[in-house]
Amino acid sequence: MTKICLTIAGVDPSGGAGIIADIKTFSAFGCYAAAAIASLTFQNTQGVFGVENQTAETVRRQIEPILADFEVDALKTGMLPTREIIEEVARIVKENNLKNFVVDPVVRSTSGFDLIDDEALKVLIERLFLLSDIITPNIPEAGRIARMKIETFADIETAARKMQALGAKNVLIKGGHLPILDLEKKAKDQKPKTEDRKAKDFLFIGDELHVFEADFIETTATHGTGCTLAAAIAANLALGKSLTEAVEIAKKFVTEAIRSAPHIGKGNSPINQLIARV
Ligand code: PXL
Repeated sequence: MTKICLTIAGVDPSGGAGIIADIKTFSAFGCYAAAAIASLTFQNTQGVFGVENQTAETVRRQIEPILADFEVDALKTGMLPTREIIEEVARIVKENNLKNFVVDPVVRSTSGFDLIDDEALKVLIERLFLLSDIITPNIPEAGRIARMKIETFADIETAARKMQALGAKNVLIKGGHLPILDLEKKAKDQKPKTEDRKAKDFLFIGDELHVFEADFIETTATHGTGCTLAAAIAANLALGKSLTEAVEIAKKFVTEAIRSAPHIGKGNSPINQLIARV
């Protein structure tokens, strides 16, 4: 049976991030994609120039007919810009007992535009973390959620434990923003050669830690990597993979999508979700 994945996120009309990245990713894994729009953004590869947010009501009115018709096998949330939308999404997840729920706590675009305010982020933490199967912050997001500076592996662990204390059972901290190779050694002053660098992601499942490593690709083609990773995890959970398997597959997928990025646009190029089958 075809697996159905639903994303509730923002639209990036230039196609690099948000719902369009999610749809391509779900499709690349052979899942059927459904999508509800939480915000219409105005952007290209160079920046985000504005947003037009949906209301709690229009988000619910998009989702209800989908849930009335389909068995949704996995849910991914991305940019949820307002407190009202987040509260409505939490109610919908609870009312429908939705499973395989991946929360990508989107805070800021690659180009530095704030996609959610502090009040909404607080509500996202309070309402969605408890319902999630996994949250997928990058380092800046983890720092903002845990209210700390993250520079070392010890900081990553502290931030993850804080996020678990805030209700998230399983936390994947994406290390791609970290400028150093070996966090444990804090080898900050010996910047490693690019070919020796690894992009490390850290998955905390209860007390367990799993570290995932991939080649670090020195590139500006990173637009949509976060959305793509979270959507790939959701697709693989829908397909029945375990959380660790889903993260491992998703990470390889993103690495290949970066490697085969089309290098279009004047800013951060989108990545390529459709050639990169792994
Ligand atoms: O990468 C975060 C992100 C998520 N969702 C939407 C976005 C962005 C970044 O630009 O536009 C819609």
